[in-house]
This record gives sequence, structure tokens and C-alpha cells, in this order.
Amino acid sequence: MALDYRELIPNNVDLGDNRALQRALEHWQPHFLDWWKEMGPAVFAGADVYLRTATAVDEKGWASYGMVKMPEYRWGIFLADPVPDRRIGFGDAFGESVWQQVPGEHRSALRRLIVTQGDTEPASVEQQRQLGDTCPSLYDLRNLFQVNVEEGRHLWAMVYLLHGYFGRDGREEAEELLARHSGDPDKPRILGTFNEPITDWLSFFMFTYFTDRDGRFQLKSLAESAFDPLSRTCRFMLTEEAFHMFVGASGITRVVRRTLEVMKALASEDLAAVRNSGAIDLPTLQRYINFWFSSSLDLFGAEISSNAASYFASGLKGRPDEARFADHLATGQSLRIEVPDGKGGATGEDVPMRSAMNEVTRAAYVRDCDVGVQRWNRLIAEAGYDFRFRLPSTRFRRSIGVWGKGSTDPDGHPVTGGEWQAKQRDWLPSTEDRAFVNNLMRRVTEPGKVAGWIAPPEIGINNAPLDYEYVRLN
Ligand code: BYC
Repeated sequence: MALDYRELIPNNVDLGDNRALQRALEHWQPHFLDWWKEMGPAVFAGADVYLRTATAVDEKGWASYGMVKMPEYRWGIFLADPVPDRRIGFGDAFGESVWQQVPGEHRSALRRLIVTQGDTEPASVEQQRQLGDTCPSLYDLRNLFQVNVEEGRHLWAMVYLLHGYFGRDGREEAEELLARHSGDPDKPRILGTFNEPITDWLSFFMFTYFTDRDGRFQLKSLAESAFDPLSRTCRFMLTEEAFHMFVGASGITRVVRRTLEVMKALASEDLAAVRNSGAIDLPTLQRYINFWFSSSLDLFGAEISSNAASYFASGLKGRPDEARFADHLATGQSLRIEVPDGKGGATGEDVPMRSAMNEVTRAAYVRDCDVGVQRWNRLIAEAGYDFRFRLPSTRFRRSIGVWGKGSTDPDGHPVTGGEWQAKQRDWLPSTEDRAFVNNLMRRVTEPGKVAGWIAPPEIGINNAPLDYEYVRLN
């Protein structure tokens, strides 16, 4: 169904037929715009940005490009087309018809899932709001803004569900989504990673590689939901999310390429020499990987989770790509999970499969993260160097779950508090690393030019040339 852009709130949900909901959302809209002006990329309000806007939710229509001022972006409500006679794909109600309304008994759990998902979207815009000041190119600046406006739209997606299906408490939650702020000591965002500051573009690329990828897996899980409006919303969000991960994967690839070029030109792997030439040495990149990967692992929740079991049992949240699993009930099965043995090692514990759903999803995520790591390693090998990146153990630097207490090294071996203190700077970005990376961040806005610490992109956006003026700063 085409999206109606004549409406104040573009949508494909026949909003005009539901006056009460339309009024409620029109009431929320100025609050959203105020939030965008205050907490989003405010200084670029007057810039023309070459943005992609959805004009329909099918393959042909969802990507239409043109110059847009961000505060005028047409944020709206777009759901993927309904699947006729869709059935619940997992859990106790497997095979029954999906729900078009929220069943009373699942109301609070569903609201909680939608609020948690919704909270991450504006959080990421807040985290990234300063990056425009130090963009490595106009191409990158445009990509940052594309990600930002789409996260804004993903917030709209969740707010639509809250307003449309949860009455007064849904409206209150929608207001709270604008009242919590990333890193705010009094009213922080719900999940840990979304309170981490992102002050440099390396962190932005790591975030879009590792944290947006969590978003992909969570959205896939929610796309399986028996609550059909949530499923349809998440299915459309996933089409936009793919670009966010492209930004991360291609961004890190370009950083690695540039570092390898510099190492080659210097004929040296000397870390100080690489840094002096304005590139980011490979061990520093590894420490950033360690930081963002471990933080993002926590976003999957605890390894053993009664919440996850009841979400699965009741059909609220499935496994990503649930259709690929042979048994959609997941009863009578278990998953062996490594837990600390209390003596400095690990022991296996068989956990009922439904309680281990977070771990099933986390394991799929880890495999997906490793694809990029292997690609970067191939670049390093082709350049003739022995260095290899690797993902740290899933036990490393965890705050949530069975490994959340105590510390381990990147191989997952428990270490004492003293060892952790002594080795931390080898494993995670140190204050000096962060200062060095931040120091490289200088704004480059001449069309076609790119900062010295990152290689140029391989192709432009929507077939536009690399020296296209992707953002007119005005
Ligand atoms: N930080 O039973 P457990 C995205 C809490 S990213 C702080 O294991 P459950 C995006 C948990 O809330 C995807 N707290 O949890 C990316 C619970 O609290 P209570 C966002 C945490 O419920 C980039 C307690 O610990 N979407 O879209 O099985 C840019 C026990 O936890 C954390 C979703 O997350 C944490 N990391 O799983 C923009 C999907 N982890 O009850 C956007 C919706 C857990 O004791 N959310 N806790 O107070 C969910 O499905 C689940 O809430 C979680 C947690 C997977 C997050």
C-alpha cells in the first residue's frame, strides 16, 4: 500500500479513519520535534541532506532519494503488508491465528518489550548528536544523518504501537521515551550500551557494526511475534536497519584499509609510527572491537532467563528466523550453557531451551559478527601482515548474566580484580587511545575529500559520484 504523504503524519495504517489515535499522535508529534531539535543533530537543522525516504513499503517504493532538511523529514508510520492468514509460529499457541489486538494477559509484557525497543531508537540519536562536528567526509555525514532520521522513524513505529494499542499507559510511556536521555544520571536510557558516549567516528562505526546488529537480531525476534502489528512494524524496520549495518561494516573496513596503506607506505608495523602518520593502529582497533562487542552482548539479556522463556511460551518474542528451527515448541529440549564453577573455571549446565532463548539468539549474533572480522583479517593477510582481529570471549566484560559478576580476560579465563586493573589498558580503549582517536577527528566537508585516518568509500550513495555534495551545509 502506498504511503500517504498528504497527511500530517504519513502512514499506511489508515490513520485518518481513527480520529482519536490520529489526535493523540498529532499531540505527540510536536514533542518529538522539540526533542529532535534539542537532542538530535541540531546545528545541522538548515542543511540540505541527500536522504532516502520511504514512499511505499514494497521493494520498489521504500527508497526514494532527494535533498531534505532533517527537521522536515517525513517521519511516519509504515507497517509491512499483512501476511494473509498468518499463524503463530512458536510457543504454546503455535498454529493459532495471530492477534490483531493485545490479549489482556500479555499486556504488560508486550508493553515492556515495545518500550525497551523504542527506548533504544532515540537513545542512539542522542549518543550520535555531536558527530556531525567532526565528520570525515560529506558522504559519511550524510550516512550519519540517514541513520539518525531512520532511528527517529523507528521511535515513531514503537510510539504508534503504544498509542494505538495500550491506551493511557501507552501514551504515558511514549512521553517517557522522550524524557529519558542517553547518559542522563537521573533518567538514563534503559539498556546499558545506549548510555555509552559516542564522541568519535570509530566508535560510531563500531556501534553501527555491533550494536545495530543486536537491533537486527532483536527486530527479527519481534518480527516473529504473535502480536501482528508488532511483527509488521519490525519487518519494515528491518529493511532500513540493513543500511545501518552497512555503515558500520564498510566504515570499519575503510579504517582498516587506510591503516594498512599507511603501514605499507612506512614499511613498518611500528604502532607509534602508524599513529604519527595519522592512522589508527590495528591493536587500538582491536580494543575498540573488544569494548563494543562486549557491551552489545549484554543487550541479549541473561543466559538463563525466565523472561525469555515466558516471552517464547506466550508467543510474544520468537527466535530470529524461527522458521529455520525444526521444533517450534522447544519443550523437552535443553541447551548446555557455560557458567562459572566458583573455582575460577567454567562448568556446563543444561538449561531448558525456552529459558536459554537469549543465548540462542546471542550465539547467532556472535557468528554474524565474526563474518566482518574474518573479512578484515583477509585484508590484513592480503597486505602481508600477521596481525589478526578476533572477537573476545562472550564471558569478557559482561555486566548481565552468569558472567556478569567477576572479570575474565578476552579468552574468557577468570582474572582477579588486581589483574583486571593491571591489564585493562591492553584489552580496552585506554584514556590515551581515546584521546588519540578523538584528536584525529577533524571535520572534512569539501565534496570528494576524506579525512586521512579512513579510506574513501568504494561507491557513492544511489549511484551518485563520490564527490557529490551529499550535504549542503548552507
Ligand atoms: N542493560 O531476564 P533478562 C536496537 C535487564 S537494539 C541493562 O535476561 P530479558 C538499536 C532486563 O531488562 C535492540 N539492563 O532480560 C540498535 C531485566 O530487568 P528486570 C533493542 C538489562 O528480558 C542501535 C534484567 O536485566 N531491542 O534496536 O530476557 C541503534 C534481567 O534480564 C540489559 C530489544 O532489546 C542491558 N543490556 O532480555 C538503534 C528488544 N539486559 O526485569 C536501535 C526488546 C537485560 O530485572 N527487549 N537487562 O528489571 C528485550 O527483548 C529484552 O528486554 C532484552 C532483555 C533482550 C533487552
